[in-house]
Amino acid sequence: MHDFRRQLKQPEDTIDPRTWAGSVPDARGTAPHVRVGRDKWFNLLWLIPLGFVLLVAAIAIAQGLREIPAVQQFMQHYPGTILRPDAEQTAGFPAWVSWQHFLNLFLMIFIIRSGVQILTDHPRLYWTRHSTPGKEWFRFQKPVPEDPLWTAKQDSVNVPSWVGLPGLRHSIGLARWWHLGVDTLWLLNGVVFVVLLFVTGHWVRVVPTSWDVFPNAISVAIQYASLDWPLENGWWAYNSLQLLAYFITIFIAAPLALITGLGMSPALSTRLRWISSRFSIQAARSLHFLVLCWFLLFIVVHVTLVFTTGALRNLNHMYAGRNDQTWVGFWIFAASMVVVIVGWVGASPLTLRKPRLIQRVGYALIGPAQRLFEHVDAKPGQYTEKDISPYLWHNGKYPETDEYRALFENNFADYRLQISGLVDNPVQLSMAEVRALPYHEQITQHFCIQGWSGVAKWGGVSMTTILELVKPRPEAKWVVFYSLGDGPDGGTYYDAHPIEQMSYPLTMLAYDMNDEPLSYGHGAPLRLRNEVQLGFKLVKWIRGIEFVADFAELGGGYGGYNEDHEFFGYRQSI
Ligand SMILES: Nc1nc2c(c(=O)[nH]1)N[C@H]1C(S)=C(S)[C@@H](COP(=O)(O)O)O[C@H]1N2
Ligand SMILES: [Mo]
Repeated sequence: MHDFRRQLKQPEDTIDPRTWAGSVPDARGTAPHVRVGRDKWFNLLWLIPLGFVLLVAAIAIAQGLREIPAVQQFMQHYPGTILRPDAEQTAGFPAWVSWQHFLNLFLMIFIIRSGVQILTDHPRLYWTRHSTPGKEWFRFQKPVPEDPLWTAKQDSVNVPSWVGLPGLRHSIGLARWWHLGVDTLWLLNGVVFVVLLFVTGHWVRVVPTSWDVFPNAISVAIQYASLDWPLENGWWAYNSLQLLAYFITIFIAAPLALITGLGMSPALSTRLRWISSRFSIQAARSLHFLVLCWFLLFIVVHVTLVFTTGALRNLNHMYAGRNDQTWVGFWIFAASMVVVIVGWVGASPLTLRKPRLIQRVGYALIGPAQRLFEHVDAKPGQYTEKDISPYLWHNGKYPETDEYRALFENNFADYRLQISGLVDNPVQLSMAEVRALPYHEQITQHFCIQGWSGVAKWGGVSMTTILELVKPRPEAKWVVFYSLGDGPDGGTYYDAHPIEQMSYPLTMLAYDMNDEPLSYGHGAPLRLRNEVQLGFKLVKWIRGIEFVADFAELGGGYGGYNEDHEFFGYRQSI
């Protein structure tokens, strides 16, 4: 019997950027481009001069408008701010608003930076689940090269470490702990905020209660654009444009960030296929990015206006709960900015020095949700022939050993699938024997952690057939799949799955893909499909399967190759 465990490589607990992820060299993306028509690409950097021209034009137009008597009348009728008769009762800023405003801002730094890092791991956005090269609507990477074995990992880029978190190429595992972990805190803060808004009656300050908000907002827009700015009385009420911006941010953008985020989960998309077939993971990813754009726009405009419309008074409102021109609010703000800067500067170095800590804390925060969504019913996740993607990205490190080459060249005649561990009937099966088992077929969607997706038809053996054959003992809790190929840092690629998921109807060993024998690139002779998990857990080029009680003894003990070496999580339903 082959001892799989001996060929696993012990991982490191710190990160050396030079040897990270199989020593991938750093790579920068291109300027962001948006596709117009079939294959023309517009460089978004042109928006900078274009925006400047539009701004100057808007100022001229607004100033012209204000000369017109009808417009003057309109603006007199709609001065910009709707002062409610009961405004006195909800005037001012209670301490909880100040605290939640600060927490929100502080947490968003990490969410945005790690989100950008995640985006760089697949620097392309699509509207359909097929992720076909050339069909993306947005990219900051060159066109996909002709190389038929080009991988998504080769396609990844990076951003500087003060922008991205942690700022290493293909550091998505760690970026996701930051992103999803801090998300849970941000959502908690948001829920408390919304509850308090409604309990205290302060909601009327950020929710429009009259249609007059729209003409007033137009009036405010003209006032801003004409550089003759509206009177500020934010202590009692926001102007209508501000009101709309806050309303959209709190009640539309924030929930949309959550919904579109969950829209990228393999487990939820599989379970809720009636939604995800219309609103695909790529639509979710694209919208998630547009929500980011909204937040960035909001932050820039908000901060600019805070500082240009009576900075001291504005800072006193939010940071000191007072409505005067003293410096108190400014100093509290300055102190809070020290915390922000320390957090900003420290986050990436901390992550490189203590990646296991980030992995552990991240899992403590998001793990309960990961675990919850693993138990979903995978059955609805099937597609039809017409949904099959014309192109399925390749990923991972290809097996390059002489052993593999010999097996491949001999059409796997000498291949044996070894199934061992805590089973009553360990077996070694030739491919002929595997093919003689009852045939199982499914058309399902693949979700790579990097963000691309695609649908393929998989043919092979259901894992339930394998379970019936080998008879796992009751102590067996995890099923470990070992590859013929190594991972990028050396040592066998492997991954552990909860045994419960092996009897899901869409868990199988595939030897056919789209009615043809599995290709070299996609995992010949055998690969795993488990449709409630992300792609990296679906081991290709399978050599053997071991049933174990616990994976702590295997390799680094984190449940798989990427878990050991790239700090991924072993539960990946989101
Ligand atoms: N042995 C092995 N299996 C692997 C990988 C790998 O590097 N080695 N990469 C994984 C990743 S990250 C993904 S997304 C899928 C990609 O499968 P595909 O190339 O068939 O699309 O394979 C997974 N299985
Ligand atoms: Mo992946």
